[in-house]
Amino acid sequence: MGRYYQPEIETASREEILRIQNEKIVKQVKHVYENVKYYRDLMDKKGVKPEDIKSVDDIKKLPFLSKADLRDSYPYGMLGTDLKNCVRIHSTSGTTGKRVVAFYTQNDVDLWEDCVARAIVAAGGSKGDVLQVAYGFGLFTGGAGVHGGSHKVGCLTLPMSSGNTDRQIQFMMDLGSTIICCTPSYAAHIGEVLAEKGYKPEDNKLKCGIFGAEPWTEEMRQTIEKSLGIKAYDIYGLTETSGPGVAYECEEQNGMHINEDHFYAEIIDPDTGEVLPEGSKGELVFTSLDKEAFPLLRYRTRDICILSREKCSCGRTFVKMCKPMGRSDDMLIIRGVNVFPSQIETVLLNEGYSPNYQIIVDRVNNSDTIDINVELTPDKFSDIISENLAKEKKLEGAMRTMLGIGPKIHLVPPKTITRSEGKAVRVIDKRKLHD
Ligand code: DLL
Repeated sequence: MGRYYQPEIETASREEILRIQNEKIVKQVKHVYENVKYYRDLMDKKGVKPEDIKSVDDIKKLPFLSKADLRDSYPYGMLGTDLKNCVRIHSTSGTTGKRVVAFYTQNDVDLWEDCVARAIVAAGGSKGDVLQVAYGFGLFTGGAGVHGGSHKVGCLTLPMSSGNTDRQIQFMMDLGSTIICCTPSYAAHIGEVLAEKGYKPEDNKLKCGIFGAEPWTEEMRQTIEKSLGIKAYDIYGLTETSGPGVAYECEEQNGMHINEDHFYAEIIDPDTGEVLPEGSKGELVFTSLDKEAFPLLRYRTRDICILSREKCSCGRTFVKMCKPMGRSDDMLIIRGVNVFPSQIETVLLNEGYSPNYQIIVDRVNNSDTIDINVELTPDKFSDIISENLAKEKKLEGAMRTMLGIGPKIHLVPPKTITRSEGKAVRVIDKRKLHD
């Protein structure tokens, strides 16, 4: 028996998966058309009726959705059911001041947790494991999603949330955690701190970890595996489709299986929107096949990726996605938090600063840093250091409120940031995140 949580679907024949998808898409498009006015209007504008969608082959007739649509329909415009049927909200960054707010019915939460449970079992988890959740709990989907999946599997769940590394390590050692789930950069950091404290990899009881929410390389996988003495598995997802568990790695550790009974994946040309043939590199688009509360059809993730249907030795038949290879927009992921340069610009303008700024992102000791150089206008410029420090503090506070993480602000004298003659180079990312 392989490592499956729901073997009947995870190893179903391609015909069976297609049959399920075809059945679900017809129902789902009808559900959306009847309940989500925003999308009904988009379909009407495109001249597509629910009856036109008879199978997943017809999905390409449907209009796309993007973060801009979620901003325009904020907060309730994409709701597919009455608010009183919803039991949960999660949220992530939007491109400007408005965040994306996703809703869940109890059934949505249930199916989401099943997806995460599949990932945990695929990584070798089962009843009897002690699973330490070191993803953040709160509006972020990482903590709650993995917590729920861990309960489904029957693991003893440690809802640590992220941060407080000394406490993470104390619990890990005292309670004998066997699985750890967090962002890969945090896992690498925990590995470093363990070594600093004099622990060897074999001193802990960990056997595996499930890491995602940000890009990471094969080199990073090896570093984590060595420093913690574990197998490190990738997990992918986004708030708009529920959270972690849209796709997960199996023992091959070579690409993530997409939970195709719940999500239909397409790869498109990000410039033209044309659907690309299998094996092409392009933007990943997801249609959720059975979500009730936040049923997004053809949602453009902006993640650049390749899909593969090559047979997998684990026995799963779900299509595999490679590690995301970049983004077709300018979103940065800093310590697992999504940050758009446009959010930073919004804060600067709201606080009365000029739009001359530069964002410098780096990774120091496996932890991301973000520094923002902000040019002062002559009227804001002051020689008094304490005045500038106070301004920097205030701006850092405003940034923290908008972004959810605190960048270091450096106010610089007028005309010191190089003007560009073409597109301004706003972001200098010194991290090497993609292979
Ligand atoms: O990051 C959900 C998640 C939580 C996934 C925990 C895995 C583990 P968002 O905050 O909405 O949701 O960010 C979604 O993060 O579009 C990708 O660009 C990126 N991302 C997520 N997982 C991976 C991964 C969560 N494994 C955005 N590798 C996505 C690379 C990832 N990038």
